[in-house]
This record gives sequence, C-alpha cells and structure tokens, in this order.
Amino acid sequence: MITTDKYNPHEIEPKWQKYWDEIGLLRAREGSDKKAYILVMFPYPSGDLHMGHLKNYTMGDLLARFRVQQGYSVLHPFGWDAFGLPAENAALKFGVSPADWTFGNIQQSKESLSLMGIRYDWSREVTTCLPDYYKWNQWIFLKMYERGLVYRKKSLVNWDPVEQSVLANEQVIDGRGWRSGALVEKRELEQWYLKITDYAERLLADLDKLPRWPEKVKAMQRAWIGKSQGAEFDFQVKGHPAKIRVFSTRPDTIFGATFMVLAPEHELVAQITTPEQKAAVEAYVAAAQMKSEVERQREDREKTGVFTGAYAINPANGKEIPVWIADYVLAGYGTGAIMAVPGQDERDWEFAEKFGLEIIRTVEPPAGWQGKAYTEDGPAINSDFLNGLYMEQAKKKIIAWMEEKGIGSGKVNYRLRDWLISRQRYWGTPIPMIHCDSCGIVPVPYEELPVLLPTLKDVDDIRPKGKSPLAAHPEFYECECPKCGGKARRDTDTMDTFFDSSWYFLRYTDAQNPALPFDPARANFWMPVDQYIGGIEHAILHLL
Ligand code: ANZ
Ligand code: ZN
Repeated sequence: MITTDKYNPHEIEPKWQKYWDEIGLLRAREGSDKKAYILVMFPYPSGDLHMGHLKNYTMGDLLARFRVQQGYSVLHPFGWDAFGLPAENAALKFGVSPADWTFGNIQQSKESLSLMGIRYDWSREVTTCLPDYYKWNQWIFLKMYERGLVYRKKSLVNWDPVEQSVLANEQVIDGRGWRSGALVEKRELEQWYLKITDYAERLLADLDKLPRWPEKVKAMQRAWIGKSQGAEFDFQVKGHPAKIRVFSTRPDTIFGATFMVLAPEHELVAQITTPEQKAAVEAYVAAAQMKSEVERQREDREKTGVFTGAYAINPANGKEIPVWIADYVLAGYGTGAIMAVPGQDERDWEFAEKFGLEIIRTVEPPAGWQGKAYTEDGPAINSDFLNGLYMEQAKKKIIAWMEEKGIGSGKVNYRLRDWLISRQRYWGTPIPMIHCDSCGIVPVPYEELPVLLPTLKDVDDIRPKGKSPLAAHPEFYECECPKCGGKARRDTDTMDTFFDSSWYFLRYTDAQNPALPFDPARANFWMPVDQYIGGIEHAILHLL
C-alpha cells in the first residue's frame, strides 16, 4: 500500500465522504431559479459495478458538484433497472432467487459507489422490481389501455429459442437475440402491444425542438422512425374478387410495373394461388418463416421466389402482370405487397433478370447509361400522360389520378412498429389484466393495484419453458372477474423491462409519491433532463 504525507486516501476519502453526507451535498432542493437535472443511466444490478460504470458515473458526479457550487438546484438521482433477464439468468445460473440475487447486488453496488466518492440523493432511489415502482407500470398500462394505446394482437413474433421468450425488433441484432446470440425464429402468439406508431410523426417533428442534442443521436432516431412518403393503391386480381393493395414511394413508375410480389405471409397467397402452383408456393412459405427479417432484407442475397399462377391488372395500362411471392418483401411493412418496377428498382431488376420477367424503363436514364435499374430522377418515358414529367411532378399527377379513379391515395409510412411488450418470463411486472370466459378481457381495477409478483424461490419454477412461469401457479392466476364475479384468470405474462426504463426519470422527480407516478408540478420543475450520461445505444430504445 502506498501512502504519502500529502494524500492518504484511507484517511481523506472517508473524512470528506462523511462530511458530504452530513451536509447532504447532493440532496435535491427545489427552488433556485436555475436547475440542473443530471441523469446517469441506471444499471442492471446483475453483479457488482465495473470500471465502465465508474467512468460513466464519475462524469455525472463531477457535473452535479459543479452545478451545486454554481448555485443551481441539482437533481442527481440513482436507481436500479432491477427486473429482467440479466438478473433472472444470473439467478438461474447460481441457484438463488432473482429477488435475493438482485437485492444483494444492489447492496454491494451501493457500497462501491460510496467508496468511489460518488454522491447521489438516495431519497430519490428507484428500484424497478419493488411494488412501489412497478405498481405505477401497471397504472400507466391501464391508463394507456383506457386511451386505446394498449391492444392485443395475434402475430408472428421474434422467438429466442435460448431465452425461451419473445424479443422486440429492437432486441434482434443481425437476426440473433441481443443477449443469447441465438438465431431468432418466428412464432405466432397473442401479445400485448403499445401503439407507439400513433406518435411517429410527433416524435420525428419534435426532434427539431431539441437544439443541443447531438446530431448523431437525432439522425439515429430519424432513421429508426423511418418516415417515407408515397401512395397506397390497388391492383385487381384477374378472375378473382380480391384486390392487392401496395405501398410505393414511386407511384410515378406504375407504367413500368411488370409483376407484383407478395410477402410469403400475405393473407391473399392461399386464396389466389392456382392448384398447379400450390405445392411450390407452400414449400416456399414454410422456408421463409425460418428466416429472420434482417436476413431477408440483405441486399447481397440471391433473390428467390415462386409464381402463384395468378395475374393482376395494372390499373394504369390494363396489362396483365404475374403475381409472385418472394421473401425480400416483408409482411410487417407497408401492405406486405409491392408492385415491382425493375426498370427503376434494383431489387426488382435482379428478380426480373433471374426469373425472365419483363423490364420497362419509365424514367429516361442519362445518355450512355450502362447500368441496370435507374433509380435517379429524370423525365418519364413509356408512361402515357406522365411522359416528360420529372419525379415530383409525376408523383403528384399520378396520385391525383388514383384519387380521382378511386384506386388509391397518397400515404405516409413509418418503419417504426408498435411495441410488443409482453414477455413469457417470471422476473417482471405482471400485466394487470384478467381473462374471463364470459366478459373477455377485463382490466384490474385501479384500487387493486399492485398485482404483486409472487415470490418464487424454487429455481425450477422460474426456468423459461416457452410459456410464462406464472402460468404454472394457480395461487397467482386464479381470481374473480371484476365485472361478473365469476371465476377468471389473470394474465400470466410480464412486461418487457424497457417499460420500466421508459419513465424512471420522471419517477426520480417525485420518487416517494404514494398516490401518483409523480406529481406533475414536481416533474415540471425538474424536466427536461439537462444532461443524460449513458450509452448511445439507448437513443433508439427506451429513450426514443
Ligand atoms: C415501386 C417502386 C419503384 C418502389 C421504384 C421503389 C422504387 P421505403 O423507402 O423503405 O419506404 N416496399 C414496399 N413495401 C415493402 C415491403 N413490405 N417489403 C419490401 N419492400 C417493400 O421503401 C418503399 C419501397 O419499398 C416501395 O416503393 C416498394 O417498392 C418497396 F422505382 O414501389 B416501391
Ligand atoms: Zn366476467
């Protein structure tokens, strides 16, 4: 051990740390006309803190002290993102209950923070796995349900075969689970969703109101929201009552649509496929389900597809064009169907070349053009009443024409999807819903919150099995229907932990409020956050 006369950490550090605690150096005091809300990312307590934490939290501590000395009202709080897989997996590995494991780690981490000399206002501590926090997750969920922002839908979901749970799109990276690294599969399940797409436009537009945000973060968010402007319109299937609706950002190229492509999962596939093509189509659909979205969208992949045997009528010129299925068209984006315009779209060109389909250019390429699809602007050709017009004008004209004929209209699409929030795991907030055979789905009454997560001590009870571990515990799920009083069943799924971390920074502003998630007046004093210190990966996840 090295000591000097001047600096003996074992004497000086405890001395001053004690003093800071006595005077409540970082105790948040509302009232100054200058305020600084300094927010550091809150950790998963799945072990002790590490050097990365020390680096991150030192920055926050430094800034908070500086603002205190400048006379600001400073809020520098801390908490624990305590639900979720990391704690649960660690618990499974070491054979202790997630609760014991988590609280042990919190204690350890707190001591480490204190030793580091970092100071917080601990009266604002937030621990997401405690009922006094997750009660408000349930409350917010119910409020959102009342406003139509929570809904239930059967859909193909990302299934992580190792975690034995559903993953949000954000948690699938290169087709693999973000934690397990396992190849993600598709499964059909009834799930709870948050309708965040209702806010897509506002999220995008309001990025312009964030003057001091790093351009990089705003660019990530813009790309994530992924606004695209185009049109939605119909193609009649020949000899069949069905119409195929497509979304296109280039409706001006419609005269060059020489075939159509449906996603393999598209609902019309089974209806329009001819008997001769049935076997080939079914085999292709089955194979496509095994592939992840990311894989399907990879540009360098050899294009594959199968003809359905059906034809559609191009409404612009009355031509009969073949309808194919191919996995480069995704079920979850736009309408899950496209008009293919090989003359102007590179993927469609490749597909046409491979399968010998017709190619008609509808935009004049520059003189001497040697390339394949021409995706830039230029005067329209082979396009009847659009001929000679450049892209923007041609788009306007064709959309007006579609609207007049009742074929379709202008349409904005977003890449952003609704947020799938149910998880088939134990260590999370129970979803406050009840399933009754006579009344259907009934929300838990507010006065009965929180729906407590039962304490499961036996590790085998916690282990993921493909359905929620809570579904094996009648003492949890058996209940009375709040509407008819009959026998009913609680929802046994739990919430994605990003639900917890989507509003913890608001709870910090009024962390002990027993009656509300937070008092709006107190939140208004402290918000917005003046400085966030955490990884940039949060920009498109819970901080979007
Ligand atoms: C015809 C066309 C011609 C297109 C052209 C592009 C260029 P973004 O910008 O990403 O919104 N598309 C639509 N839905 C799709 C889906 N579910 N899966 C795969 N591709 C899909 O892209 C919109 C364009 O992507 C749409 O415009 C459509 O192809 C294709 F010269 O329609 B386009
Ligand atoms: Zn009932």
